[in-house]
Amino acid sequence: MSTYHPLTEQEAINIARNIEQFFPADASLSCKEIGDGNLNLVFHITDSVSGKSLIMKQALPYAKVVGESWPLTLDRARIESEKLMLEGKLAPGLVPQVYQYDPVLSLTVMEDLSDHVIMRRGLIEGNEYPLFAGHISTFLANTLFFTSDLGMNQQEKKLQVKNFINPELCKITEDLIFDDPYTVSDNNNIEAAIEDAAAALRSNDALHLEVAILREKFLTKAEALLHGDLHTGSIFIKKDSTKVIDPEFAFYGPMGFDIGAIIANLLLNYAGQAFWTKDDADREAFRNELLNTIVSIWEQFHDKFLALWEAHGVDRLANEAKGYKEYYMKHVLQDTIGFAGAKMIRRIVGLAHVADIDRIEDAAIRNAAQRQALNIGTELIVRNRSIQSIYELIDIVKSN
Ligand code: SR1
Ligand code: MG
Repeated sequence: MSTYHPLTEQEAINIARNIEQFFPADASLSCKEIGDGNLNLVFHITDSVSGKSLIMKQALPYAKVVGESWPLTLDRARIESEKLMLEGKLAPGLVPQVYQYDPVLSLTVMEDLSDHVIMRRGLIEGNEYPLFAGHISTFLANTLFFTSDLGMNQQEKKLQVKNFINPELCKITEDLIFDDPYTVSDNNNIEAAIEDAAAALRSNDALHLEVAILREKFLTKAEALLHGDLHTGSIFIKKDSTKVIDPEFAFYGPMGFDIGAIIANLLLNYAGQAFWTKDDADREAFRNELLNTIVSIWEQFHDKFLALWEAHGVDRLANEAKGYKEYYMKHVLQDTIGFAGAKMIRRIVGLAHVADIDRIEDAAIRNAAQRQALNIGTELIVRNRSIQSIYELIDIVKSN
């Protein structure tokens, strides 16, 4: 039996050859390591004879983005494969199919989605995805409702909380999102030209209070099984298909953290789109489409979640108490807004940035986009607990 070690491309081919009934006996396999994320190896294996292909994702025992000095549990590969398989049942067609999981090698073998593109790249190139709001709202409503105390056996849910305990990956989020941006930290990555804006984050008492409250929710509110890192780099997309990937940060947390992650990353693209070479009318049309998508995601999520609650709610009092559903949905909205703000700010001053903004070559234009993202993020956080409607988010975006 082999022990854990990072695979070579040849070893990945040998494993692929032995996957039952996938490649034909006369397959001529080739392999390329294509991982461009922060944490893992990703092997793309293709058969030039049948045209069939698959992906193998292997966790490394450290954070690739930093190096071996930042050790990281391999258990995240188990969490990712189990979460992907659960998502496949709860939101069919919206995640890649898992063919096999090897716990020794921390290796997940799954469907190749090379006919899709990473959504962040698609948005940067100016593509529109009119079906996305419908797809992602279904993914969110189904995965969040059916893993919550509203939609599953509440004793079974406690066992799932235990199964998906993910302390090391949560610690990354606690540090990078809910601490570092608001203090002086070696983890931060701040352009000198916006140091004044970063300093303002460190001295804003009202902001710190709200971030502390959001952090507390992240630490304690085991509301539903989250994806945990639902940015546009965790989504493969094409016009008629959306596939959510990479749930290695999965854990039981507040629903708004997943919904807010999607919204934050659409808004980061919005800030980055401000400075295209496109003409003004095209640029504004694209930006308005991003805002319409955000409204549509929230409204469709809201309606789908309530429909699931109506049809499948398991908690008698939660089902029947007058005003409880309205109370619940309002708090999910407010959490969504607050977490969206926190996720925007971390991508400007924190460790890991986003290409939507960093790819802007002109420094003055890039810095203006960074400032806009920080301003929107700050206002979303400071106002989150008083928000009553998704349209208030739109007003905040347009006034910055
Ligand atoms: C050290 S990992 C940096 C970031 O990459 C992942 O995608 C998460 O967003 C994490 O915060
Ligand atoms: Mg990832």
